[in-house]
Amino acid sequence: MAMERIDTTAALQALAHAERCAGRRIALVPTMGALHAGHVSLVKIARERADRVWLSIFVNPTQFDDPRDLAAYPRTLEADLAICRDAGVDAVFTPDAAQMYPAGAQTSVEVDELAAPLCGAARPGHFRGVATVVTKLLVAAQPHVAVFGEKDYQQLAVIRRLVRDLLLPVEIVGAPTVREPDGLALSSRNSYLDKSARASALALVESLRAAARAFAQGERRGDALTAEGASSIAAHPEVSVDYFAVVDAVAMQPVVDATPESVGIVAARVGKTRLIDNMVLGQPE
Ligand code: PAJ
Repeated sequence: MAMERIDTTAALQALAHAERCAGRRIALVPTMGALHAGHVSLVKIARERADRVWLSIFVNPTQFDDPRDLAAYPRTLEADLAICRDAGVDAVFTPDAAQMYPAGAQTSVEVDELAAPLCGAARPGHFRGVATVVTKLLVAAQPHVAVFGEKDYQQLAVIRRLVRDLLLPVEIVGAPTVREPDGLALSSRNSYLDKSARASALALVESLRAAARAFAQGERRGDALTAEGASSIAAHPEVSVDYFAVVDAVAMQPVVDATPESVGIVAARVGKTRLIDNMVLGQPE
């Protein structure tokens, strides 16, 4: 069956209705395009859980706190469509901004405490943009299940929360982070890195490994684990740290006493490129 390309919310909702009436389960994988093996891994997980796999590609303007970042974001639609075809995606949703934000739109979704620290503090308005567009995508596609990466750990926590709080009838599935052989987490933003920045970017995963190693050696104090990670990344003066923290997996608040479920989480700039990564302390990589 040929892959469908849909670019209006009305057409997507009509298709969702038809699939549901036929008794088929729909899985949605929301993305901003510039697809890589991390996105493809979400498609595979979606495939195991549904009869139809839909992937959305929308570079959502409201989640960019910096207009230059939005303008520079990689847009590789033809390559993305080929990747989707190869991965067995049934339909790709490619709306424009007017579809997702009808003229004069003034409604948004805001998650409070969970969206406040870490990336919420570093990027004002970012999670309001994410929460709003994900809610709209879920309403438009009406999936039974939606798959998101643990790579964006706080984003996943925010999405789980809004789905519960707004009573949305969808199951949220988290997927493990896909990494390069040397540990660098795959990211659409890695395409900005030249050779030397690519080498510097390893400082993020190394800081997480340092905290996980200290945890494995018996350290449980949150501040000591945080100091391990922070000093590891501080050894790279070319990397400018936004935050390094050890937080609990649900509330995203710093932990006093770490458990195997606690998460090391880091954001840093390598040159102009902002990268994020995280690691569950009890399950390094
Ligand atoms: P984007 O950055 O394109 O990521 C789309 C999905 O792919 C997210 O769920 C993200 O966590 C996941 N992902 C990214 N890198 C990954 C990796 N290395 N391994 C596994 N999964 C990975 O996240 C967004 O887009 C947007 O904020 C979005 C949710 C689509 C809302 O606009």
